[in-house]
Amino acid sequence: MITLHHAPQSRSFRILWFLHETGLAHAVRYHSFGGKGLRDPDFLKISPAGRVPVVEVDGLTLFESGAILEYLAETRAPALTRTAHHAERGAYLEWLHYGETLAQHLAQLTFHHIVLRPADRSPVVQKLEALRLRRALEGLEAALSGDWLLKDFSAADIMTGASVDLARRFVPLEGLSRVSAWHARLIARPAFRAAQAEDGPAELYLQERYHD
Ligand SMILES: N[C@@H](CCC(=O)N[C@@H](CS)C(=O)NCC(=O)O)C(=O)O
Repeated sequence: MITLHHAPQSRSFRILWFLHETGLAHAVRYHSFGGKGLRDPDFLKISPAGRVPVVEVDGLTLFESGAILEYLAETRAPALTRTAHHAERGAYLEWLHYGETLAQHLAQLTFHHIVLRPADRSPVVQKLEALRLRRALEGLEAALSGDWLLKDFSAADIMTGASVDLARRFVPLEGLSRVSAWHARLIARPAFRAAQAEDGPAELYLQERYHD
């Protein structure tokens, strides 16, 4: 049994989605950004920065969503990874980790639209980070040529796709036709929908859009 420490609408959604793609038996331990749970000394023993996701598996506790996806795919879902010496190995690692290139802007945008008190929010940061996010999405647009990031669906689609699903709240996807079509394919997957149903009640992104 795999235990996922999860907070709704967070990077741990990537792991939840992967678990549904693979049908792996799992239990979800829900955490909230609101309370002090993520700073609890017991939680800090398994997550040094007090972040989600954390996964308990094979007698290990693993943090960092990218590392967790790599570990779970390599040990349990060979079709979703590209192992060493695979022709797509380099591209797989690049696009898997691109999810965090997007997520750094998403974190800033989340702070300056939602988390900070209105008086502390910066319109300059809002504008700059939306532009930087849009540039990163344009990079994705230029790279997409087929249905998925690689020839077939992989954990890279999950890692980066989950970030794009959040990015559309801050940046319109208009003009990014390949990203939009890829995003539509991702969210139509039964496993994506099943993960959404298990995500838990929204507590962070209460608006569909934070842009004009
Ligand atoms: N690079 C890490 C980032 C983890 C992270 O920052 N998670 C956020 C949720 S998306 C979190 O737990 N934030 C809680 C906090 O900052 O207190 C990963 O990909 O797992």
